[in-house]
Amino acid sequence: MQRPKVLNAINQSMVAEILTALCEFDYSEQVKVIVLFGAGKSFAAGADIKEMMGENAVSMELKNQFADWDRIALIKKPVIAAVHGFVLGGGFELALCADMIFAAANSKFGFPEVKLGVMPSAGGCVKLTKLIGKRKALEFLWSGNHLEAEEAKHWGMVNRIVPNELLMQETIHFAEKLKKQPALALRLIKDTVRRAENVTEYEAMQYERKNFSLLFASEDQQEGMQAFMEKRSPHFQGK
Ligand code: CO8
Repeated sequence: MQRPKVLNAINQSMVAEILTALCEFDYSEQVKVIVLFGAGKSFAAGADIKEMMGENAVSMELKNQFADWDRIALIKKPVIAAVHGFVLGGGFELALCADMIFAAANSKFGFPEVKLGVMPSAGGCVKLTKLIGKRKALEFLWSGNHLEAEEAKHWGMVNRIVPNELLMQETIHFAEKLKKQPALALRLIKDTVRRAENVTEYEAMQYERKNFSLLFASEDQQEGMQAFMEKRSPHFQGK
């Protein structure tokens, strides 16, 4: 994101641009892993309040802006959010759309919408409740307080905390490791984990088995097992 003067406040055209870029990366054979990052001092301080002030219930309904957010959730490649500084409101929701969150030690997380007389709307209440439970979610959402990176890690909101100056380096280092993994397996693991969040355990397990079987149609499965037998490193092609 590239609006550092307003701490990458997210306006509607930005959401559309982010979605276009994500879809392009998702289809590109050159791209294996996607990293979301905010230029300047912060990841993103939420939706653009100036823009939102001009909205009313009807205009919001007609714009159907959350359809873009639904589409973001369908990206199949691994997405990592590398966050720093303020990660607030819609910015936090965008980070929560990612599969993993790497946070600089100076990150501050929060849903300050309540202080504006509104509430999160791109999945914040729902995802937070699933993540940390009803009581803690309400405390956090009602207060609108910021959480320091350590506390966010304690509550399972982020994967790891890294020194500020190493944020990109550490994230890219991890992404490089993912790049070497078999892409189809990564994809179907993501697909299964996402499914497991939203359906019954039984249904999720049936789905898991189907995806497992499906991987036996891939060249990477043959290569992975062959390499094991030959006691060498596998060379995965993503096919
Ligand atoms: N929207 C618009 N402008 C912003 C935003 C924002 N969310 N956040 C910061 N800015 C602007 C400021 O207005 C300021 O601009 P200017 O220099 O022209 O006055 C500039 O960025 C720098 O900000 P500050 O001077 O305020 O910097 P501080 O370091 O003093 O404070 C804070 C940083 C604490 C982050 C403060 O800026 C702040 O509280 N920002 C608002 C945070 C907030 O309320 N976020 C939630 C917004 S609502 C939301 O996200 C709903 C999500 C809906 C779904 C998503 C749809 C896209």
